[in-house]
Amino acid sequence: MAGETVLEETQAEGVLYLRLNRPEALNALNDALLETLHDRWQAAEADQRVRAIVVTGNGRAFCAGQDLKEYDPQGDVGEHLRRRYLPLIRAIAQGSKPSLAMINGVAAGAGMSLAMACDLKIMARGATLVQSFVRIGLVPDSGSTYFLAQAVGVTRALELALLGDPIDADTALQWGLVNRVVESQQLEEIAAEWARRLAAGPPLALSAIKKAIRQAPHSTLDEAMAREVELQVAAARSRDHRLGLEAFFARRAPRFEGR
Ligand code: LHQ
Repeated sequence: MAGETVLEETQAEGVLYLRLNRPEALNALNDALLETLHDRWQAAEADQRVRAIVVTGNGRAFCAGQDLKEYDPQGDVGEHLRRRYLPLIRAIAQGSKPSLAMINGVAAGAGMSLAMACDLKIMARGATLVQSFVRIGLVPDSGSTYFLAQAVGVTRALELALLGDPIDADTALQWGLVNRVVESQQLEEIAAEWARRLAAGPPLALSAIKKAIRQAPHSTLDEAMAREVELQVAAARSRDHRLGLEAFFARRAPRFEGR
């Protein structure tokens, strides 16, 4: 429908696509888009039929960050970030469903933060990532300092954030910012394949894996192992574990139910 800032589409079974849809502004984040994206993400979290979420951009960009034409630097920027950005980034990184950023084109500023918040990232060869904040006298926000320092370490995070130069897909892959780089023509197909696999996975186990891996860097070995035990006890009790075992012994693919 015309005027929709986020296009929602269910592809395959359990795969929800959220496509940022302001191509004329390189999918820059205005209030309407931010609110819609957060609403859709929350709805997806609550909807048991959704088992994997793909976020991507319509047109030539993934997302150019905050819409600088609809932003008041004299306004309450803190409130804007706390209200519009932080809940969205939390929903993505801390939500229970696996997410995949399909980076079709440039991801700049908070647009890069949005991509980095996702669990998996597949990037088109011609796309770029840019911590553009410093170019306009700002600092990385929406989790960028956190995700960057975790993904590439402090040395490279400082280079990205202090210089604000775009990096190409091969560099992003080499540095560990993304999982795969593919030719543009193959992006939709390969991302769809990963998303289908995520959606066919055991939802309770996927959620637990996401939680454990995301908390691991902040834990001691003993804390991480204690968390693993707790999550494993719950997973072992699930019906999906039983279905997984049955399928293993019958030498066929399991059909997980999410309970
Ligand atoms: C845009 C934008 C844009 C509006 C391109 N807004 N129109 C959160 C809240 C509180 C405080 C502020 O910060 C934040 C977080 C942030 O995200 S701050 C960082 C905001 N983003 C940026 O600084 C990136 C600005 N954009 C760019 O640097 C370039 O446009 C990139 C590198 C993304 C792409 O470059 P090109 O491929 O050369 O495209 P372009 O610059 O020619 O842009 C195409 C059109 O898109 C153009 O409009 P026009 O009407 O002239 O065709 C741009 O004005 C528009 N556009 N980014 N963020």
